[in-house]
Amino acid sequence: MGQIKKALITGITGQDGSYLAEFLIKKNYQVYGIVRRVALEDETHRLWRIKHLLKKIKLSSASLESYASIVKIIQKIKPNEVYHLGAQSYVSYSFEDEFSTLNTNINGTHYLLSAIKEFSPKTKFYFAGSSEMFGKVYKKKQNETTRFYPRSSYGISKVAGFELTRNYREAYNLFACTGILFNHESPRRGFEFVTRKISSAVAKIKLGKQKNLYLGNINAKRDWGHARDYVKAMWLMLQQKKPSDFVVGTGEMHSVKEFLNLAFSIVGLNYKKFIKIDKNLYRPSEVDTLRADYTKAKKILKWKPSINFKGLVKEMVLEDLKRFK
Ligand code: NAP
Ligand code: F7E
Repeated sequence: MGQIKKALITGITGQDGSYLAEFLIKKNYQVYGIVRRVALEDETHRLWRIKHLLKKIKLSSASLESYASIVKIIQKIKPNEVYHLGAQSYVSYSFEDEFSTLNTNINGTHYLLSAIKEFSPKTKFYFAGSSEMFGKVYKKKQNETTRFYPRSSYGISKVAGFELTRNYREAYNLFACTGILFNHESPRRGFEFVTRKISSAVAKIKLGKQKNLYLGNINAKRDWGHARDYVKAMWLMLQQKKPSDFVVGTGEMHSVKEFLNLAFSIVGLNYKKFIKIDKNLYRPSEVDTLRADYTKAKKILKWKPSINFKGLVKEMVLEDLKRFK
């Protein structure tokens, strides 16, 4: 039997981190996670997505804002694979605090790449890139060759992370990849994101615990997939012979309105009776449409999504109905 592989996940407490940890444990990895110090003091609230995994993973506190703390972890663990998912990931918030979004997202990525180069150059590195890098799109579908035009400091931070990752690959020969992932959701999605805001509101309205749902631009269109499918693509990228960047999405696009319509119809309600538009929830510069061309991932990674839009919305609404009962 070969040696057990070690994987280090930043952002392990988030939606993707929790699914990825589950996936890697099943593949027999020893999974390590970096969390903020406060998370270890308040497990119930901050570690809810990985509560069921705590006995199987090893958590260390470190800060994405401190090079020294990252170096210590990389030196100690010398992981075979690093999945860098930790980030300020909420686009709306990035308009309120550009400075912390840029600092955490760009420096965190830079510190990890630099620590790997100096202290563990054989470690393979995954960077969580985003379709927000495409932003204002000029092509109907976006792939690895599409020009970036980010519309928020979040998008800008991901373009910088992408360029750093590419440069470390080319200049220092690191096995470093970026997954350019389109929106992916699940019952573990944060409540501030539009899909979970809707699924939780549908459940609460059905159960008589909420009256209305306030939303911003419901004409925005996204390519929504399921997070469980997408973490598999991350892993596949690091199992290839050569490092490269990959677009991951479903190729299907739906509006927030369509999401609403389907989510409310699952519980037999008409969304029009409950929606109120709040102009304050509009973004200063919006990303109107996003749709993935994931031909490269299909061809090279042999990856394709297994859960479609209808299946995703249904799972999210049914899980929230159970949760809020
Ligand atoms: P998420 O649920 O918001 O999780 C973000 C993770 O980053 C959490 O573990 C969070 O820790 C950690 N984090 C945030 N700020 C931090 C800081 N200052 N220092 C240390 N850790 C910090 O995000 P996700 O949906 O799982 O996404 C994972 C990654 O993929 C992110 O980088 C995101 O930008 C990117 N991405 C997501 C999507 C998507 O549709 N989900 C699409 C493309 C790219 P706490 O629990 O302590 O807050
Ligand atoms: O917004 C519109 C909003 O916040 C989707 C992150 O995971 O995916 C995510 O970013 C759309 C936008 O996700 C509300 O204006 C309307 O057009 O769910 P969201 P996002 O901005 O697409 C990308 C790929 C990432 O990388 C990010 O980390 O929905 N919208 N009304 C609303 N959005 C929110 N949040 N709340 C509303 O009330």
